[in-house]
Amino acid sequence: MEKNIASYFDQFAVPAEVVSFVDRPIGHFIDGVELDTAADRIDLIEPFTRERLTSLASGTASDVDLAVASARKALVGPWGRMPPLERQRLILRLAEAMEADADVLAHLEAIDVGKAISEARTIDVAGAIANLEYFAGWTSKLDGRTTNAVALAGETLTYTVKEPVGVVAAIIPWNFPLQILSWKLAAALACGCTVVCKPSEQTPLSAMRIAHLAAKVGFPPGVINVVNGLGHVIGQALAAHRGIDKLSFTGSTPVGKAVGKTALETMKRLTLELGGKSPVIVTGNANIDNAANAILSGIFLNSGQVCDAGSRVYAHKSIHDELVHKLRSGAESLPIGAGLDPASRITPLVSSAHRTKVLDHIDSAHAEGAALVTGEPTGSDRRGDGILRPTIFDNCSENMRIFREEIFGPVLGVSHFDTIDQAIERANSADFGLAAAVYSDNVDETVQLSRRLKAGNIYINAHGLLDPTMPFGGMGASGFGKDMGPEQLDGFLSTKSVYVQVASSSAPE
Ligand code: TXE
Repeated sequence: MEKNIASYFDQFAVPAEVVSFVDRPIGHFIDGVELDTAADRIDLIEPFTRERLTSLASGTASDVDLAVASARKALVGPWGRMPPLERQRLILRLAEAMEADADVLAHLEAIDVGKAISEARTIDVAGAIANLEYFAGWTSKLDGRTTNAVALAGETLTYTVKEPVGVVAAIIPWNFPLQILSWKLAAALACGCTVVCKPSEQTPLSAMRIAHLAAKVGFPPGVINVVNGLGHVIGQALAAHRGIDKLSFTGSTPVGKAVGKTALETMKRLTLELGGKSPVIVTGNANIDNAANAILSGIFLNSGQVCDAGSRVYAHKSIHDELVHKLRSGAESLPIGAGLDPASRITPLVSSAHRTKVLDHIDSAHAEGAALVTGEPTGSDRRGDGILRPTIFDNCSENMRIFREEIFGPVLGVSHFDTIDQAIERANSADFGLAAAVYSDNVDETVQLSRRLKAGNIYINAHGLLDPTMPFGGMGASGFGKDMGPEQLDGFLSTKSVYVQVASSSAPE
């Protein structure tokens, strides 16, 4: 292990179990075991020290073939034959194992993504466990319907049957590797599907840990597979594979479009959860303290690397100055530091390449005339580490990149409006439609705004709330299909309609 990483781990007393899990080459998890035959390797870089943590197998299409074959075998074999209540118990056992392993999982997320460990514990790990617990219950409740046919002659029996869609490919991004994996895994397993997961090549650790935990608690080999490697190799091979029945993808809009086109060649079922540029409307009737706090957590959670981050604020002119003042003091008081430091809120971005991309957005906001309220100035006067200060610009408009493009970093744009109609028109002007937030203490206003905003998730007087019972997904360039909620189940089930023509029931002569 590199020197700076070792002393970083020592400083924050990283448990030995975590060190032994990461301090080795990472392979794939296929057919119930970790295997690693890859000659090609990818360096995993720890975001705070920016040193090499370990190496990851850079898989090939033949690794995908192996994983898909194993998933298919499990689907028609032990997993497919398992009574739903037994499946439910196994999913709950995995949730219990994750609970017991919560400290390790939180460390893995903080080390892999660079995120704040306090958030990793309360959001990523706790959220992932809750998803498994919720969907475990659905396993035993996936019934079809018996219908009373209304247009058929004679006596008939008409009913529907719900069947698992088959082998699922789950392509996962780097910002919430464990939580987003759990969104896809929990519902797929509940529906009786088997899964081939492809984590981001930047953040594979928690998916590998989950695969090991699942094997330990008794999941049959092949139910959960993880294939590691580059997106355009492994992700592409999964999208094109004839043995995959459903593709569930979370990531950027351009890659989502490409993956979707490939998946349609083989008529896969498809869910695409893509980027966002979520608007936030603060009316003259808002509680400004509450709004400022929620806006700050809505944009600076995970250092802004959140798909539904509220990144465009429209403030009514009557409260605009007060709100900006509060946003500024709140942003400046956020503790900045290493992901493993329990006090940190703002931590390094996932990679130097991503940080450069975010800085480019900041530079363009300066160049396009947005007014810096706090955060990163232009040019060389910047922190020398992997962290970006929470940055807020005022006087933003829709012709600036900061109000049009997903930045995926700790950068907030603010503007003001005169009338609600103007605010809605501007909020709805983006191609994206993942989330939107409204701050107002006037109930009528909140209901009206929630109806008129174009977004899959609407937050009132809050931002970024998530619950396993609530479907999450977007509109427009933010994709289609849902993660979580009972609505997600349909994405992993096929419905078969069965018609039985019943012979006449009159007694034979
Ligand atoms: O995403 P990608 P990246 C946005 C965000 C970020 C940008 C790039 O704006 O700055 O996307 O992030 C796999 N075929 N979001 O590069 O490339 C890849 O290996 C099949 C929003 O990480 O979309 C990874 O597992 N798969 C988002 C996953 O797709 C491919 C979260 C996502 O990678 C592939 C993350 C290909 N050709 C980034 N290329 C959100 N909505 O939460 C890559 N992949």
